[in-house]
Amino acid sequence: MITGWLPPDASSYGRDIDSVFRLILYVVGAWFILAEGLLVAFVYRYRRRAGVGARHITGETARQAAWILVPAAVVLMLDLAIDNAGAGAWREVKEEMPVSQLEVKVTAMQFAWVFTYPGPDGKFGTADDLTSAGKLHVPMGAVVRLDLSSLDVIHSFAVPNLRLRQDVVPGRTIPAWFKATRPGTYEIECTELCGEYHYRMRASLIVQTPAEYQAWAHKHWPAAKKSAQVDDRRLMAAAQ
Ligand SMILES: [Cu+2]
Repeated sequence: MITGWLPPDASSYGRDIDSVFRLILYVVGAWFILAEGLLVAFVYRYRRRAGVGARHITGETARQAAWILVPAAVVLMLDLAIDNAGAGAWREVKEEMPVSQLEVKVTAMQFAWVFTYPGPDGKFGTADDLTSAGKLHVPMGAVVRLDLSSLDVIHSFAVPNLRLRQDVVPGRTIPAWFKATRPGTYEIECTELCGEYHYRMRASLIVQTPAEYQAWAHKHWPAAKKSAQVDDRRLMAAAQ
């Protein structure tokens, strides 16, 4: 049911993130209904009535303390169960980075996202690097590695359709990765309040088929078609 409320999933690990999301929603939702239901029931049952005085309960007996301790223990156990269930997704997204077919440097600044591609030579800091603000083109099916850094304050790189979010911290370069599974244009946003024009810090992720991506790359890097063609085969293979 909740799946319909979320933006369409366009990444290889989106399903795993969604299952953790659903688990948390159902566990927390059930407790919410139980706790609020009990609150309403008790408010009604122990409402003010003529001739019935209030009682002062100190919570010192074991029976009284159990009202606090037992739910606290159950909540803690559920919390640990959620941690355990989500550990695989965490490992997949944040710890085990697969070999990438494309590397892009992402620079956050007030108030824009700037993407730097290594160009056909695959190396950063050379003349064929391509820098673009606001648009990140990637081929579908390829593992894309992002190296995130910030020029000023803390930002957060978020692509809801990929179920990817990573804080971007000045002074550090933080890696992230994704493999897009559906072509389309998706919103990239900053999810860390980073200044007065934070809301303008949007960009687009453009997921293209490998052929479309290559056409785009060739258009922007006409000088080095040859090495880009080697990449074609690698990307095509990765997309299968
Ligand atoms: Cu920001």
